[in-house]
Amino acid sequence: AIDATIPLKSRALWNKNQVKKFDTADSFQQRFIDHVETTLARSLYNCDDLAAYDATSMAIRDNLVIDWNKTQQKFTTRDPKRVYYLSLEFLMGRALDNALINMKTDDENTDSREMVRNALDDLGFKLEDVLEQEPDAGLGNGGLGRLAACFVDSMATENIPAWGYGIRYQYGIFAQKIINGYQVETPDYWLNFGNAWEIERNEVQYPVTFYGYVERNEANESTLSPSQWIGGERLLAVAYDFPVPGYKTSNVNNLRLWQARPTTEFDFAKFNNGEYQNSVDQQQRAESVSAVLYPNDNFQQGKELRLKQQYFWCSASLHDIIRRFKKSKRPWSEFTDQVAIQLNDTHPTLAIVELQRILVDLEKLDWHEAWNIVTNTFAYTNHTVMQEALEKWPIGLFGHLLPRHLEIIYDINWFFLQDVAKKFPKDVDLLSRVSIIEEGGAERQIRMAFLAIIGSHKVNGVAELHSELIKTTIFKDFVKIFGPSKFTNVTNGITPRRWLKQANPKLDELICQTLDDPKSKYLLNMPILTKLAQYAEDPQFQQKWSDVKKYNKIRLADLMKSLNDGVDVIDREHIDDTLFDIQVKRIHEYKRQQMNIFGVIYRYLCIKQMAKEGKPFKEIAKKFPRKVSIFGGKSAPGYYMAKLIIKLINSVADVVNNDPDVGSLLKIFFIPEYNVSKAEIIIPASDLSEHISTAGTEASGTSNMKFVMNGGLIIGTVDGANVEITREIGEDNIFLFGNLSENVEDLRYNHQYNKQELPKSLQIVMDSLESGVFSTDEQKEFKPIVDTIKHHGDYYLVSDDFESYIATQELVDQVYHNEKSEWIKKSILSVANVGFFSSDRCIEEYADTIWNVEPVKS
Ligand code: T68
Repeated sequence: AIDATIPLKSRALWNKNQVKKFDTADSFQQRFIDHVETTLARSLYNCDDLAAYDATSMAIRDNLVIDWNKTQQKFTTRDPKRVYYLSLEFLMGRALDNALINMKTDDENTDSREMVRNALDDLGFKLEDVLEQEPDAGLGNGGLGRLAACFVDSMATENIPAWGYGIRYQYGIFAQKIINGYQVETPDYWLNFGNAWEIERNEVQYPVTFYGYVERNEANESTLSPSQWIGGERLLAVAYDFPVPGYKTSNVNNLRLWQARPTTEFDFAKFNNGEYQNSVDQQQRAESVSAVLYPNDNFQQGKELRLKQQYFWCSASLHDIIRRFKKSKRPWSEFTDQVAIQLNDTHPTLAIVELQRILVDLEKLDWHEAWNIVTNTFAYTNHTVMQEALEKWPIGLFGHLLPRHLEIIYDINWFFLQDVAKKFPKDVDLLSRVSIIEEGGAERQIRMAFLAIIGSHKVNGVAELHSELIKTTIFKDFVKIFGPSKFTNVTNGITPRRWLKQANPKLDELICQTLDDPKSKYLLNMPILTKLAQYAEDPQFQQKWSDVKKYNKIRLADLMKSLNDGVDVIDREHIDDTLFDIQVKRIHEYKRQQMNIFGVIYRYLCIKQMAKEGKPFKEIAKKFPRKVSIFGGKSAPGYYMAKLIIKLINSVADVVNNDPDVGSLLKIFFIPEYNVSKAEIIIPASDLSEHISTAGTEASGTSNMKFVMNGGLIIGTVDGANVEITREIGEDNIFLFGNLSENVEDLRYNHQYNKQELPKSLQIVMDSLESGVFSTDEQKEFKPIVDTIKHHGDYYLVSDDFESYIATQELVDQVYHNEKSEWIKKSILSVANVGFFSSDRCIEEYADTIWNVEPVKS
């Protein structure tokens, strides 16, 4: 990077010509037209919505960059302790609307969004149409990536000197098409029309090395670092910066994403051998390192390219962090006073090894001194207890790509096991249980979670139940070794700026009106929403509340219609008393979308039975009132069962939606391409949402919080953050069911039911699947789903939870249709008590208990 300060005599000129933020409609319009005519080289004769989007974004970005520069200069001057949030995924969604909400103008009284809306109107554009032009930044899979996005929003809002570090994937999470009921993946080339929100920093580049060998300095054993890594392949990491504006603050933080590029070095040996083409090809391959996001959620694949991505990103980020640290000329002993690094899952665990390597091999620190710095710098967040999701790397693959890092891991392990042996001389199995190296399989493997624990000073889970579970199951031995205080809980949160104000403007309006808070200041202090509780039974307020819900349901109905070739799925006349029952999240057997669709099938079969018995419509409708069952979510491309569940949902929809016996009593809709911007439409429209994972499998869940924040009720298991949601909003306001996590292990060996006698309700569902009610061409199409339950041990306990699920759904129908005012009261009380789940609270906990950093106010 560059250090080229302007000489004193020229500074007055610079200050005189300082760029100014726009803060009126007029000055925005000038910026807008400037960008249309110069940056885009267009004019009033060829400015379409896309150009208007680009020009608006660049005008807003100009404002953000001015504050961003000030923020970074302030941090450089004050040199506070900084936080670095390392995440392989940042599921940001769209930036423009969020920037309009968060951006601060000099005049406290301007609402930037309204100002820009009016300004665009004058220019001949509609804000809503302009916003629709933006592609989602889909650089993540699901909860983990979206959590990182909410965190950077809260860190900026809380004035915490924090940077996010990730990868600028050229292809984000694939786009999902549904063709004949099946998921088909297409590439998400999200940068196709450029990206107004990023700043390419060609001046910030670091070389990153792979392969090669380790040279041992045998002759001089006395040197502190007898080893040196001689790399093979080299490529460059180039920085792209994304400004992250805080809400009602001029603080703008930075999200730095790395892109891989070939070096300008050239392999002359190859050239001379006449292998010019070969040599260029090899360089081209450098770019593949940051090309694509791996599309698995809660599953580890073990591909070499994935490990390359991890090292590429960790190495570049660390060198960047160290360069910044070195600017202050402090001794290494002060590193941990200046730097906190949070590891979002084990994906960045190599950063631990890389820092140790830099300190020992390059900076020549003593091993133990270095290790002390390392362990006090890092903290690790675990997001799952599921075995198939825990990262392990085979020694062979790892040592080939990163030979020196493998040696360092062996050394870390050696020192660690020595300590353990000293402390627990009698526990003979302990060493092999906690060793970073797992033995016994076909090949030895590196257990990244163990390395992350050993290399960190704090380890946290993401909800209370989950944090307890990691202490008693997968990391039990480490609690014994390090003591319980190393393990802690920070319950997840979500940003209310995006998930309330942006997604649900009508609810925001009603809240502002009710709390007499015209500028939505409550978004910085969500616990204040408890003031809404006093209106929970007020009929007038209830009416306003349900008007908001109705508006949002119509908005979703419009979206579904447009995704359904213009055909309405929903009976608009009865939209008020049609229960919108929604499950949107990644498709996974542990999340049990299969149980949801079984419940829908059961309802359908019951309706059919009543119709067959000649029961009048009114009686059927009384037992099974109007409901639309909405699904959405992507399956990992290689996850056969998840894909089959998607197909089943669509096949059931086909049959049920076209059955005249059913009419509008029951509809099923699978929304293709579930992503952040669709979530913003879907979530505010829910009456009920499903969070029905097998107890003990969903670490936290965050969409549960989003639904509650938008006045939706939950049907859920006692799992993840559902536990704290129940505590906060009250058990009368949530529909819980199912077995508890402490019984799951036993039930797996010893189910309540066996394959001969499933619960009757589930049995008739299985029968309908086996007899081909939903599979016209291929009778056996859904056999694998039936078999999982009947013959393969029903690992996720669908049979054990099914009856209580159905019974609870009946209770839901009861309350929704016969006690409407009770329902609305529950909805109001949910929002009133959702304050705890703001990611601002969550970030404050990280700052106080893990990072030891303070906000820097201007
Ligand atoms: C999710 N994890 C948890 N993983 O499943 C969810 N995994 O309970 C929790 O609320 C959320 O994290 C935030 O804490 C994931 O989303 C992944 O996406 C993932 C990606 C790559 C590899 C493994």
